[in-house]
Amino acid sequence: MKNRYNARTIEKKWQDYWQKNNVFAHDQSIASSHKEDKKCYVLEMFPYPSGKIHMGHVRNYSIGDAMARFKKASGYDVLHPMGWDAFGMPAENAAMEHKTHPKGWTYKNIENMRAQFFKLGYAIDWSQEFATCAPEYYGQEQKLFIDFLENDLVYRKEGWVNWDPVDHTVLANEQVIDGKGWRSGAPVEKRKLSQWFLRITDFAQELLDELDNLHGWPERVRLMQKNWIGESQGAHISFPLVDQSTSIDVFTTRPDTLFGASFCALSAQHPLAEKWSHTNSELASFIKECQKQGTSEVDIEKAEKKGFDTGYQVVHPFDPTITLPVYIANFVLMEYGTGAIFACPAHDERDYAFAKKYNLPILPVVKPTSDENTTLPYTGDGTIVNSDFLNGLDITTAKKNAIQKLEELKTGKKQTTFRLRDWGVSRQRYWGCPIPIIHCDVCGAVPVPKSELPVLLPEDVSFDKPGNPLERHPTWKHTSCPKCQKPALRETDTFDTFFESSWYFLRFCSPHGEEPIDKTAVKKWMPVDHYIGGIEHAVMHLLYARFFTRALKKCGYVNIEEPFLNLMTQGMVCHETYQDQEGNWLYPEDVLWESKKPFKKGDHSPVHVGRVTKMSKSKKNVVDPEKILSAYGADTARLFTLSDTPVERDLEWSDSGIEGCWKFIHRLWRVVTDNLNSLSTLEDMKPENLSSPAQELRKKTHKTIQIVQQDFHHFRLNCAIARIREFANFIESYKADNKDWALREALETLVQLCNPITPHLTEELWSLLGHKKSLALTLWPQADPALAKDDCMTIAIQVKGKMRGTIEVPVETSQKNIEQQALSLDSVKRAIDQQTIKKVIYVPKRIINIVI
Ligand code: ANZ
Ligand code: ZN
Repeated sequence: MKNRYNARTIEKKWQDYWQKNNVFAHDQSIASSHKEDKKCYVLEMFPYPSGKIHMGHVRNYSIGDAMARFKKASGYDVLHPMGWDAFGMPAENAAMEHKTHPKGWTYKNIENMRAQFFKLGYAIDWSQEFATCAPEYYGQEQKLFIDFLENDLVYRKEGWVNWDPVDHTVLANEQVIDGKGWRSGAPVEKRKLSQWFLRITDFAQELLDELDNLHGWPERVRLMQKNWIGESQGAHISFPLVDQSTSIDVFTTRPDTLFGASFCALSAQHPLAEKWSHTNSELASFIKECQKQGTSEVDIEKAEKKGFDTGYQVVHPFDPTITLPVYIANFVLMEYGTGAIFACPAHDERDYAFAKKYNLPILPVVKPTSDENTTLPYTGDGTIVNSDFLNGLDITTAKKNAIQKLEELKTGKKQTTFRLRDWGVSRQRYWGCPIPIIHCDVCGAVPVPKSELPVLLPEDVSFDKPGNPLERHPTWKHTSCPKCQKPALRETDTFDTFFESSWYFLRFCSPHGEEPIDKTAVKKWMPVDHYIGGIEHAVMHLLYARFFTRALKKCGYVNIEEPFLNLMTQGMVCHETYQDQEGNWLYPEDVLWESKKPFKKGDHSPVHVGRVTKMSKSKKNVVDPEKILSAYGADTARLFTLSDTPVERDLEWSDSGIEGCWKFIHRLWRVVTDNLNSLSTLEDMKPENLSSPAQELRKKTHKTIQIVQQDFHHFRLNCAIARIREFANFIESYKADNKDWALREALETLVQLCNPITPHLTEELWSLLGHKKSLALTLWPQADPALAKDDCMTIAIQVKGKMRGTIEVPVETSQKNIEQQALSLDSVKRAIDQQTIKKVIYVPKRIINIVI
């Protein structure tokens, strides 16, 4: 057993070497012909320091690392940084549960996870690392907020907010999922609060339009963002209230149906509803009831339609003789459009259900194009009827004409509305970036002068009660007004933690810079060339980051709009689930397999094997990376998470898979070390004459370089690994000569091509092959086009679509020649028998099909 690969010692050796020699500092360009513009910024979405890494992290960072190493080896100056998205609720929850401090908890987790990442051998320049909870980071963020204020990108507004009664904080609309808090899962309530809002809606149109140009993004993500921004074209219409000086403004996408209007409806949070409730206790209690209902569109869709007749009437914009009743209705959202609608029950599902329930008129104004569909509500295409000057028009023209008339009458205008809301960023939490504002009775909300930043989080806080510890702190909030010096109160809210992740990729360009963002550094590195992360960030994080880049452009920090050139959304790591007789979940290591049957360790009771789902602690179907690292080493873990499955698909964890990768690592070790004595030396020149097997080996080598290069380039890491395995097989079946030059070339290539995936093993082999310079600092081999060229092709021969054999021919062979060769095959002759050939179809370089 002398020639065994010892992952434990060798991996440690190279990790220390890389670290000590600063191998991954980004200004260490390795190509002598290095060009200024050959930069590559590879970034994985930075982790939340939850305590320890999980397999999802291993996959995510192994994908990015393979790309970063590949690009570095291809002569690029690579920026591949790492940091920590370190603010957030879990730290506060831990503080409440375990009587620790969020800061201590967070930094301990960071230490732990950094050590784990280190053991995975990632090509990271650790001197560039930062945590967003450090004053050096959040202090810079406070500066940005003040820039936002100066550039009219932020405002303060009292409004209805989503309130999480468990986390005791406000949630953005994006953080309310099916009416529940995204973290706590508690049903969200409505509250009125003053909050800071970022003007993301100013950029709604641009954020939408530019999606079409994000060619490096998955279609799915672009579509999700498009739906999220939710553009609707229509009209804004004013309905004057009878005997009142005000009117009700509505947004509609169907001004063509105005003559079918039978009532107007306001949201329960509409200012008029609130105003009227002061003098109407029945209305007040109806509003209260509505506030308990979920806020998401799904909840509203599901909830029974309920309304309250206010007794008020509005005048129809086209015909002053028509008046419509005004209802408060639970299906009208305050957050969308104007918070009020006109309803046309004949052509809208919700309006129809409502009209049926409250016995309101249902007047059809669209005649269906075909007679088949006459049931109401009818939402399809057709011709306008019962509608005065719109009669006989198609819907599109009617919309246009109705808007024109509204504009003439000055009662309405064309309008585009977006579902996207301005982003409320105030949170009533401790473990976040303090909002740098001082509230003065005289001067109002005054920004903390930049020279006095950062506003530091106080550390002496208690978590014994729910709510915001900053609010309860005895002294922290008491300060003086920067303008008039009178006593004033500090803002005790902190930013939504999505604030930090909206600009960290810019900070990575100059992590220790004095200004939040260094323009020169950003100009060199941005945009991120490859951004890698989970699909769960398709909407919020990625949209906020796109918005921030635009906002920061307005502030003069950057001159790009789009931060991420290419986006890779990797699939999840999944595992079978196991349950015992009582239905308790079991960890994979608690399951014993005997003759392919699963039993529970301990009492040996049968185990039920369930679906393959995303690894999650709640179902216990997790494999701890730490265990894999100590049993097999980092290279095996990395290889496994990249093998077999395309990076964007879900990966199923299997013990046999990891075993297979471990074996392959050992095979690579042997194929190089067993041959060390048969190789030419590093200095030997290529011999004049190579044997024909040596020439074949060279061809295989160069073809592999070419294909693997393409695979890496397109993130087809599983394909690259398959080719590398095939290449290794080929080398194994090759008979080495004395002082074999071609074999040295092949083995060196093999080692180099594996390097982005299994970097420790390959560094060791590289040095055993006699190299003094680290492989991480060595350029990739170049494919010789003459050798990489395919000189033969394999043509499949079919008779009536059925495979009858194959032929190998030189690539330049003509179709006629191929046909002749095909027809002379015995198997083909037999299949044709005596029948006449109707035609021959040739798919160039692949198939010839003889039709009889
Ligand atoms: C009259 C009408 C007639 C409508 C008709 C539809 C069909 P999208 O496409 O999602 O933009 N609406 C407007 N604001 C609303 C709010 N705050 N809460 C609930 N519903 C609201 O939908 C726009 C349509 O949704 C608008 O067009 C309005 O109803 C309703 F035959 O106006 B419509
Ligand atoms: Zn003042």
